[in-house]
Amino acid sequence: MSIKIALVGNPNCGKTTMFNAMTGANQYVGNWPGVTVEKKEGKLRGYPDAVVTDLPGIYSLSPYTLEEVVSRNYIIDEHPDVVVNLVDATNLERNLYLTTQVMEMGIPVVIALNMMDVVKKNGDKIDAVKMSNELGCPVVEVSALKGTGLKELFDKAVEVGNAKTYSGHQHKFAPAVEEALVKIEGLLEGKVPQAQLRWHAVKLFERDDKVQTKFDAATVNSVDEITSACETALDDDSESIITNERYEYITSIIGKIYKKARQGMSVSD
Ligand code: BGO
Repeated sequence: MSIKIALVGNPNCGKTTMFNAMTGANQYVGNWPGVTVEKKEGKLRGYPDAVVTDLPGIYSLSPYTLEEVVSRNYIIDEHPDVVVNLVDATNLERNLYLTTQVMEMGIPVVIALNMMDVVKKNGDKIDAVKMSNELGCPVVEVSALKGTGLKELFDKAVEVGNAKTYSGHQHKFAPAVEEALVKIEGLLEGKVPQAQLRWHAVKLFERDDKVQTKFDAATVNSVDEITSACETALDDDSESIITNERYEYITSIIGKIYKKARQGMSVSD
């Protein structure tokens, strides 16, 4: 049975290098339907039944850029069997901002921690096992440039893609936000696939106008009332609430998994 793998990551995280390593000469280039954004696909090396789709490099899954909309629509509408999220390990904070969003989409995720050659050269340390436990998905250390960790990544992506099990997102927002999201999820029950409830609830809470068009006016109005009450309680707008909470969560994860090499020594050392 064939499996669909989506490759997702920030601009400049090494995605082109990784896509080439994954597919070799076995690539087809086209455009995403209706837009002039390049679409690349190819068969995964060693796995002729696995097709890798390279999604545009993005920082977020907001409705504000064509690349972000193309990427999120592909994941929500085409539901690949697994998302390989390529993360630049030298720039964890910015890269994990996208990861926290992808984790909510109801698709199994495998994180490929790229540029590990640079991290190691700098003497820094990332605890990939702890990172995997914190995020609730496999984390594979790789260097797309040097070709290390690739076999393990491909095997893991195929294993997770074949398993077709989604263990659910891990991250919980602050209690007031969770309360609002659970209420919104309740309103969406039966209107979107169960695994996608969370993502749609967060997007509607953020007043994402493209996602709002998928629902009837009564639902959008009810969501708006729930969102407004939460905004009043937390004295901030809903989009900022979500963004700030994501960064707090990311900071807490990085604090647990990342050890920077000591920079210089003091006289007392
Ligand atoms: C240049 N390790 C290291 N050290 N570098 C990597 C790795 C890795 O694991 N993976 C990718 N790179 P893209 P996007 C470059 O092009 O694949 C490097 O945007 C240079 N070019 O080689 O293009 C990769 O598709 C001159 O670097 O990323 C590339 O996501 C000097 O990261 C860059 C230095 O990779 C971006 C680097 C003329």
